[in-house]
Amino acid sequence: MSPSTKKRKSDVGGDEDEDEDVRKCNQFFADTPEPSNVDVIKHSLDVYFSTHHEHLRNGNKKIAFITSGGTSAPLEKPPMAVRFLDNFSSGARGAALCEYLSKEGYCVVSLRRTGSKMPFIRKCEKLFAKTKKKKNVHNEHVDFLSMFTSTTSDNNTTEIGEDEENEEDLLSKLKSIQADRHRAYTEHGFLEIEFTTVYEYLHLLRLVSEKVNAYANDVIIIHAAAVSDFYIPWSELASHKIQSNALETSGNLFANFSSTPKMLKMCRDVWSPNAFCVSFKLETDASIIEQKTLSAMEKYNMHCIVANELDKRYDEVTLFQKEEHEEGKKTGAVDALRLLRDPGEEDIEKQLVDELKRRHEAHAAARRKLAS
Ligand code: PAZ
Repeated sequence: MSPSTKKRKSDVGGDEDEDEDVRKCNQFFADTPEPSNVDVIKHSLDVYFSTHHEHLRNGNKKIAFITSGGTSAPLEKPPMAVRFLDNFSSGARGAALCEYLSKEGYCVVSLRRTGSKMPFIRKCEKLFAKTKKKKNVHNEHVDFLSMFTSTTSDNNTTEIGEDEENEEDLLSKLKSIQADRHRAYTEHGFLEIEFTTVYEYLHLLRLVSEKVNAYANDVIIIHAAAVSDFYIPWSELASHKIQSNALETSGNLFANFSSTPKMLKMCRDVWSPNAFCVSFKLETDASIIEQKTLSAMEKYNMHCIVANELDKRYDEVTLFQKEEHEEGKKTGAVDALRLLRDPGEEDIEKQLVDELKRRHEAHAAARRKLAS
């Protein structure tokens, strides 16, 4: 039994449902292999924390761990899988949060779906498309950034829009994106880790959550990834491509999906109990969003949940958080704050980061007061 498993058992006790959730989470990790590149990722994390842990420990630096993109739940066993149940998420929200938190001086660890929007690069896709429209525009910034844009998922759908900008403006914007990106990696500490499947995602979520908890005092974890609610347990996956002529029921495919173990509560209570934990709630039906968010708040014990509707997600979000007394005790009331994108702003994530940063600071100050 790993140390974290022991801790999990004793820390998340209480009612039977919770025990059952913990059992399912433990079962998942016992039954599911780690990502094939986990040693490389562990090494990157060790190097990252040996570089930054002093500042993170003595309070000079805060760290943000941000997940983004959708998980993929295969029907066949990776790496031989050819069919998948995918959760929608372009990764744009998470990428923007990484950028703004890095600009605020946070060390950032990004856990991102391979092929989804990349921090900094997301902004230059449109600009880059414009430079391609202009003949003979070639310089080091275009060439450097274009290496990344070719790997993002929806390049083809990037709207180019009116070609109002002149060549110099475009190049200077690209140059400034590249400078921001460089600063994030070299000055602030920026680490990118990628996942594709829900198996990889959950293993890496636990790994990074435990690491940030071990090495840093002021941690914010933002769960912006869209994680599949259903998956096929590893041991039940078909070993080879499912053959249509082998299906018993006249060619119809019936896949037996299980509920994905609920890991948010493990992350909050066990892996990273000191962190300020934020998750997102996505719905397409506006009439159920508040009730679903409040119920998630009870279930997962998040500090803050950001609710968003799919089609309005870049213009409007609502932050739900339990009110607290001065001494840190919850009053039971839930406070809701609606943020609307400022029409003059490119995106809503800057406003969101300002608000989350303020709340994280208040949380960290309350923890320090309690400890003193
Ligand atoms: O990745 P994106 O920018 O296309 O969309 C962001 C989002 C809607 C995936 C995110 O804001 C979110 O709600 N994530 C949690 C999804 C969920 O409830 O499963």
